Amino acid sequence: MTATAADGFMVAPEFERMERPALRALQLERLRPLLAHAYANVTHYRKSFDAAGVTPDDLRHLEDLARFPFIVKSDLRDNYPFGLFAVPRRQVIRVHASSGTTGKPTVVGYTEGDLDTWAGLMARTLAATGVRPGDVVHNAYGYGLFTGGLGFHYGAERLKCSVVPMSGGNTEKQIGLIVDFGARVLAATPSYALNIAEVAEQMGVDLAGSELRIGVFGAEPWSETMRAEIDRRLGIAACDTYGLSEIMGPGVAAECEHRCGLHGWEDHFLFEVVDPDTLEPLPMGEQGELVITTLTKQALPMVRYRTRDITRLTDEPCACGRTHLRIRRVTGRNDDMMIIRGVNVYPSQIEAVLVGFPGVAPQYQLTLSRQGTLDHLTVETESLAPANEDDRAHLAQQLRHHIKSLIGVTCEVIMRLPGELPRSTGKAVRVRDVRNR
Ligand code: DLL
Repeated sequence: MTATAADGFMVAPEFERMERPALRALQLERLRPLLAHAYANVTHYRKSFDAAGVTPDDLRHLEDLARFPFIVKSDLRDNYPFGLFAVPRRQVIRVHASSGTTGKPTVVGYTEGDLDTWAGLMARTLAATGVRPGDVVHNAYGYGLFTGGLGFHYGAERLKCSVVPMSGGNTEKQIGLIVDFGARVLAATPSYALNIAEVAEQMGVDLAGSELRIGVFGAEPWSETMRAEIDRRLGIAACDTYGLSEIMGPGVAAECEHRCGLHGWEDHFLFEVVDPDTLEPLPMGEQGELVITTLTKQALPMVRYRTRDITRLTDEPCACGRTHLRIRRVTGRNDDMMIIRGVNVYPSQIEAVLVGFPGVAPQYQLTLSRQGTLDHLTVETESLAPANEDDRAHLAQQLRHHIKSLIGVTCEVIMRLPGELPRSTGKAVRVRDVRNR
């Protein structure tokens, strides 16, 4: 098959449509030197491989990777800032960092070659979602240590789009520029995209009638109901993209225009799903924790990085013709899971019930507190219209029943007035945990 700009395969068609046996062979061919590079140049890997009794030579088949130890976020922190770099510091021409909630940030680094790979994967990500050369890409991901802004920036330039490097915040100005510059693509977190939609409506600007067609969203969990809400209010097709700083940033996996799971770019990453308790690899299709190994990273090779993200893999064929397996929408992280009176629940499950509920705005915040020995969940949301206190209490009661019957979790619902909850300009903070206060 030939690659044409029309079908979105203009970046790396030979890899995106590779037959799976050839793709697996390529992975093995890349994994061997990657393990050798990590073992030879990073003290942490030398020690952890030695402790597990494996050397890079023990990898004969891809399945042998299961014998190698995992690496976790605290290993990055323990080696702060540059202890896991596998190349001399002078070859690291870019660093990014993610702040995390406790302690030191995790620092990640890129060689010139890594940046080139990343830009290519971001171009591929954008093309998969329907972005085309010449499109105006309004980039509202934060620029700076966060990988979102610069990741999308270089990818859009690589695809030969016109990038508007907005970053987050200053929402009214953003809306003016989206309209004036004729942006066809909005790159942002889904929560910020919703904020943009809301502010545009308040300003009387009809973004659904503008040139905007595609949303390239990610960096936080979001539900299908949120997707439908954003599609409708912005008049776009919102696509999900996934990634994390430790692996590369955005550009690890992306939905194609069929929007049925995110193709993981398997020529650069190897994906496993493991049982979070036993850490045993799970068969295709089962839900568990996503573990990623980088196949081509030079500065910061990651061998079996435990992402904490909960998802499933599928190798069912996709209508787009890409052969790379798909990651199902990431519902949440291990560490975001709340256990309310024995019921496991992720914030995105509450979101799925709340968004689109009649009379309720798609804004919410969850608070976890302790009542006696039990965990207590409070859902704060807003009424769509400025209703009086009795009406809001009634609405809250209805929503509470709905959450109980659909997810099985008992919670308190507080219905605030429109505009009372904080709005996101980047990653939304959905859960406040005050149990240890
Ligand atoms: O959020 C990279 C990124 C930027 C991805 C822009 C997509 C778009 P970190 O700040 O290191 O990197 O956060 C990574 O965010 O482990 C997930 O828990 C979460 N996450 C990222 N994308 C998604 C998504 C960037 N599409 C962490 N759905 C990851 C759900 C996501 N969660």
